[in-house]
Amino acid sequence: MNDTISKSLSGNFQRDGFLVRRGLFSEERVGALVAAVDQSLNPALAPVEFEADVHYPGAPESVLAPGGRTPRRLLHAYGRNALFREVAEDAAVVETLRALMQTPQLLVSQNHHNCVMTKHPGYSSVTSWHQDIRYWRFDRRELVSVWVALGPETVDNGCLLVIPGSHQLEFEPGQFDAALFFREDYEPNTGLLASATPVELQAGDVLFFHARTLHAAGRNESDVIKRSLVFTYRAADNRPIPETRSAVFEDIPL
Ligand SMILES: O=C(O)CCC(=O)C(=O)O
Repeated sequence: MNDTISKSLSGNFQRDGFLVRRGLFSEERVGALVAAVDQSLNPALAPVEFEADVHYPGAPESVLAPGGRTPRRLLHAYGRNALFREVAEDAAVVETLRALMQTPQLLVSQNHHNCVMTKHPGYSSVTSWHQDIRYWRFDRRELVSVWVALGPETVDNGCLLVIPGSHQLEFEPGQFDAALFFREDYEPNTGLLASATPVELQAGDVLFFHARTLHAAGRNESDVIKRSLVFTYRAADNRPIPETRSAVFEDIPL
């Protein structure tokens, strides 16, 4: 990537808190990744987070309820399959991250995201507005996640929605609820919520988003499973706080 492209991508990312790079993964590579995901789905290979575990709006009450065992996240993607690991370490992904994070020394986290997100027809739930950083503990709130679409992602099947520029805002405590979701019932939040932007993707497109960017997602109303591979990265000098859930597993240097 030349300097001009790198500066342009980084400028857009600094402004918006997210960036989409189209077609970073070929159809052939996506096909192999989809097959690998499906091998982990039938039967669902642990560790798995089920729809019932997330307790999001619309999720089944318990794993015993209809749809309760619908997989929502296949966890530990990095250690699960060499193909997923190759995505986490992919040259174009890492080159983009280096430009956006303005540092050559990056690590991929095994504690945050590091999963295949699946959204199944019939039993998917709504992810309310939040910043990923809310439960993460690092020296600085500067992390970036990479979201690789393994199929079309649209409003209809529950693509991510983002609030551009929200990664740069400081919020008052009252803007978040007890679980640190951004309150939709609070009048001072309505202006920002009105700027919600869907991030529609095609298979092989990659979304890069800042850990402070407010985002949400709807249910999958289509009749096809939505699959996405998601990893989180930090700069080497942005360390997890010891004894927090951000420091459980070692981060992997790239
Ligand atoms: O696909 C979704 O429902 C969004 C997931 C999400 O925002 C998250 O896990 O932080």
